[in-house]
Amino acid sequence: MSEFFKNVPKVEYEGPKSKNPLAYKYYDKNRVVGDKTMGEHLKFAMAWWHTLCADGTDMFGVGTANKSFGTSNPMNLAKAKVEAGFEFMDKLGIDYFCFHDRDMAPEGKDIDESNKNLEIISDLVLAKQKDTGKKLLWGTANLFGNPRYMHGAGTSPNADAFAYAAAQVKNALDVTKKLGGSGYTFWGGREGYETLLNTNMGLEQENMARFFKMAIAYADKIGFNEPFYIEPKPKEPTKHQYDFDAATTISFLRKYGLDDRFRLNLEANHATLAQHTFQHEIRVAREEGFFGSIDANQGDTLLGWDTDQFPTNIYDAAFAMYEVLKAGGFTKGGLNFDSKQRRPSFTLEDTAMSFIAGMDTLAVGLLVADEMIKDGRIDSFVDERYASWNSGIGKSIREGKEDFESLAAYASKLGDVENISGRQEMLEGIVNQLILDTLTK
Ligand code: XUL
Ligand code: CO
Repeated sequence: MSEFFKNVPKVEYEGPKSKNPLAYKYYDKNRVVGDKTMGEHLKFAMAWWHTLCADGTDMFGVGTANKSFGTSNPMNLAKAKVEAGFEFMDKLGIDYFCFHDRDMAPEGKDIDESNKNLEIISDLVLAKQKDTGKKLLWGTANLFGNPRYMHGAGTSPNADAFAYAAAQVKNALDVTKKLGGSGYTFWGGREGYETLLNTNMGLEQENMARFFKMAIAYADKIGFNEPFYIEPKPKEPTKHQYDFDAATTISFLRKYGLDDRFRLNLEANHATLAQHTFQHEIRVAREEGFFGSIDANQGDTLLGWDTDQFPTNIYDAAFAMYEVLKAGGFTKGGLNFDSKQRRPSFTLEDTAMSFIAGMDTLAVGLLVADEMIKDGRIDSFVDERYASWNSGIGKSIREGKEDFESLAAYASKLGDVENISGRQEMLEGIVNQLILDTLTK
């Protein structure tokens, strides 16, 4: 069996003093944080598409990285990627992966041949899983790459495209179940519009809901009882995507009665494209009971598109992990690295170094988030800030005992309202202190 990541040894935890680029400095899988190990908190997953397929191709140039794994025949390449993927997960100590149907096996001349290709490759994946214990976090179908989906899939004006997409998802669900996946993700790549001049928005959204209902019905039929995820993204490739952000998506799910079975898979770079922080998106999901899984990455504040960079921002990681801990941690979901190395970082060692940087960043994020909660100053500040709702008139409003007239009578006796400071800068200083404490401990 050939070794593909030849210059990547088994990556171990060496601690914060290590200068070895191929060692973890903060991610110590067995270290206990709170009630779980780091490995249990941070259920890292390898995205098949970026790790094994993305070669740096961009709008202005061809690939820079060699992801041919020694062959050009599409089926042989798919087989080589199975070997390469499991070698990579083993070397990095990553327990989960995620895949699209079309990045795991090549598209055939028709749907039957495509399904056959995926069956052959997923058999190999299953055998590898049995040998290694690696698990499928979630599966998905690529309903955006092929020209047949130029107008969308579930929201296409062309009912044949809807039917073809249904056939694809049906098969992707079968394969996800076969590989023991703990979820299934829908990312609405082209489920949106370029111009309202040619768009029946109402029908498109109804059809999207019909599509999801059929997916639930089929999952029930085959006994796939895992959560479905929607991955919000506001734009790119289309100008406007219906799953714009967490709040929009939750409202859609509730409107169509899909809220029992669906949770959200939130992606950092999609949050920033929607002009939200990633923390905001996770907060919305957890407040509404829709938190499910995460696509870990980060964007570039100066670029307006989905750069899918590996997460290296410690603040963002701390705030994201704070929300994850407050949501009770991951159950079925995890942290899928929907991230790719930059085009000039073109070697296979860079792939490993990128994961190491991302995993260390999220490990630091977890440690800081745990400190933020244990330290208690932020939580008690928030409690104190809302204290007026626990007694007196606030309590009475919450208990439904007041109305506009009684409140008007109360206000007329008040004189004026006395406020207390929001203390934002003090709180930001506390976070800095906790980050520095964590890093120097
Ligand atoms: C695209 C994106 C996808 C989904 C799965 O922006 O994030 O890779 O995660 O289709
Ligand atoms: Co994603």
